[in-house]
Amino acid sequence: MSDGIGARVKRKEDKRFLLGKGKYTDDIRVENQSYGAFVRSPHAHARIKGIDASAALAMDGVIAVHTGPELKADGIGDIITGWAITSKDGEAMKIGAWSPLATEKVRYVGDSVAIVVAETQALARLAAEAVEVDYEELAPAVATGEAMNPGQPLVHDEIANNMCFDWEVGDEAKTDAGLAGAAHVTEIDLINNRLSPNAIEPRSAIAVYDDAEDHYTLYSTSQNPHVARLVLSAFYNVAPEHKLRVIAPDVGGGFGSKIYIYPEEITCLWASMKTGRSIRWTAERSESFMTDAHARDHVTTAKMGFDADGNIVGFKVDTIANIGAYASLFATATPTYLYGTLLSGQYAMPAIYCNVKAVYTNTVPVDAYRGAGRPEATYVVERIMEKAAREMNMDVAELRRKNFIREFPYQTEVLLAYDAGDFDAVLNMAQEAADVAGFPARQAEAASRGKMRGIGYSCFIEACGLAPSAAAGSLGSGVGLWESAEVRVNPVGTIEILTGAHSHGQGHETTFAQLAADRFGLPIDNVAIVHGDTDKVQFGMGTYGSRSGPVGMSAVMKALDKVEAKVKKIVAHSLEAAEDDIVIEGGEAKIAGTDKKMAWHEIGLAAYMAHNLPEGMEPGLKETSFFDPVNFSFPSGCFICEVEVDPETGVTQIVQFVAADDFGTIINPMIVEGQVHGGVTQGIGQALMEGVVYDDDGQLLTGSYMDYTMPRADDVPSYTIGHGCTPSPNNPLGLKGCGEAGAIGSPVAVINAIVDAIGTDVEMPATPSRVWAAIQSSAMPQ
Ligand code: MCN
Repeated sequence: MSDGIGARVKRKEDKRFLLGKGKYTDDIRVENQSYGAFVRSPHAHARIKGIDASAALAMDGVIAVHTGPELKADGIGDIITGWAITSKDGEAMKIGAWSPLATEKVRYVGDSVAIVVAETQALARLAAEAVEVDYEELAPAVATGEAMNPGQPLVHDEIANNMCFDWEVGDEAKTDAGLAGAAHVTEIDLINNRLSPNAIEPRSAIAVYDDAEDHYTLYSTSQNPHVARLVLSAFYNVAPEHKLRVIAPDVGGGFGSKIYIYPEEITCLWASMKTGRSIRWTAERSESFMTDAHARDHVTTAKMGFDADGNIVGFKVDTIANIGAYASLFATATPTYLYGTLLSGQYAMPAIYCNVKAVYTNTVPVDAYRGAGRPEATYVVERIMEKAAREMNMDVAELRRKNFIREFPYQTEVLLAYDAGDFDAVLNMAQEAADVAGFPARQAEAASRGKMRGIGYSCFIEACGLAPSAAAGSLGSGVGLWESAEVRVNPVGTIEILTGAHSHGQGHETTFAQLAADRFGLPIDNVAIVHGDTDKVQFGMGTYGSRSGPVGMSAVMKALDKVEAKVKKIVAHSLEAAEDDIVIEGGEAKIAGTDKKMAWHEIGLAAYMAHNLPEGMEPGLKETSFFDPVNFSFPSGCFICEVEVDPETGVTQIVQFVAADDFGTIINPMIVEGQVHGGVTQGIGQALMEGVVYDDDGQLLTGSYMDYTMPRADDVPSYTIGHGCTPSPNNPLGLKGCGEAGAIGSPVAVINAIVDAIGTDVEMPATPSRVWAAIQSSAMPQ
């Protein structure tokens, strides 16, 4: 079937996007509308001594100003984190209270203090400027590596050393013994730079309170509307779950930053009830830089030991992870279970130990962003592998190959058990595509032009399909992240698939439709996908952790199984045949080997015309399923990047980038390649130009695109993409997620290539000035 699994079907949803007819939150008009604006802290750390809203309230058209103490008095709860982490001494993690509107202290520049509600957006913003907040400034804790030092200001007065937790995974004694007996030990110090997520559509919310019904509706740029409703109801006491509808319409990118319930949604809903007005809020870009959860921000030291043959004998990693001012939803899981558990990479390592100290600082919360923990793990493993190879005079690819895992399932030393992979095949594919054999000639030619040419690898593995209930439970979360689906065949034979996954750029309206098209031999235009509305879709867990494919689509497959079984019964009954003789293909069901058949619309009609159904069968053709995988699925890949560095200017040009991945079964290669392109581009951004900078006072210096550089088309080459395939045994499609791989594997491939070119280490972002300085300092006589 041309629209089925494996077909390069063009994205159905793109017509409305390309015509500018997407319907985003800020496009939606509601009755009784007003506008919200937030009074935000200009200080990184300060005590709130008083708030005077009289000047704002006196402005014509200002409806209300509401503050933190009022919100608390109404019983609105503090914002929670979703993953409980236990420190290595057995102590529970330390959580600093996060009120949606600050009450006693502000803890980062942009922390929200009050909401102003007014008749127009301009007036709301003007009035927010007129609210006088009396602050007593306090010294801030800002630098990741220093936040826990004695004498540092305390972000939360009651949390000593700003330490949220001190977590470990692996076996320290065994690892130390491995390192002590090693023939060679490589050491490295690394910084994983802090990033800002930068979805094209800024965060936005419209809160509508209907006092006649005592009912709330929230339109929101959410990646997971059901989870938002659950949390808003169960933890924040905004509204009972059955009186709250959350709609996430078209969402213009999230990359993780729209998983969380931020202060703005909670406050707008509550203020809508207080004022009796619908409240609309959309972030300005400068607000996004200040308040969208940031990402990465690790300071790491690592040691890897090898025997005389180059086999890894021990790997020890110490990381300080900045989680910002408050522990956001995935903030505690990201630097632990999504990081430390991936440190075996693609390699058989007999001993691993990782210690992570998570620290609070007076900066915006740090949470998941495309890859979430796995790019950081890959960065450590793959930088130290290349450094070790150079120190031991080994080929960087051969050292990797020597240590590859080749038997699956493979139980790592850090909790995870990998499902399937063929790392040799993917490395070979990448090397061939990158013409590695021809590299020395290209390098010599570049040198003749005064350019330094280098090649860098990244062989990575990730855990995706967040998160099997069994794993989530044992890894510290009370919530299993299964997914649901409902498949409805209408009486005319068209199909609707209701999914708890949410598409905010990943093309679900196409790929999910391909599943039904494949199963029944229908065109995908006969299949509609319904998602993103808690009133329409049964409960769902949303989209993050590249889970919609392995988990969400598997739920659809289960529901399709049930529909297919019922269809066979109906057709067998109608055609007076045995169920086992019924075959479904090409949009019809027939008795095998005969020309007796029913067209798909006849089957739909038969299901609803109860007079001709098998005895005892309920009418209708609609099935619901829930899928909870037994394990994560583990996409892997090999990226090879080739760069040319201009030693005069330090400018790096990426001249070739090969991405060979193993995503198991692929539903739509074009969409998968688009996902890889996007992820690799974000990774190149991290490697070469992106980086959030706070000064010593906790002021955000990179608060606009003048200072925070995003990659543009002319910064990236035309990518070469390859697909290996070892199907995952953990879901019915054999599929592994592809949404994050590009961002996970690419930063380190770029940096390894630059290090190869210039012969010395350089940190991310490898800006021209950093690269130039690195070249200069390595050229200086020692
Ligand atoms: N797919 C496929 N074959 C596979 C795997 C996936 O055809 N073997 C298809 C899926 O059907 C889906 C797409 O590829 O249409 C991505 O699937 P998957 O890897 O399961 O990822 P999710 O749909 O769960 O999306 C989440 C993932 C994450 S975690 C981030 S972050 C991210 C990403 O996807 N954010 C994105 N890609 C993004 N793309 C856009 N445009 N915008 C974002 O915010």
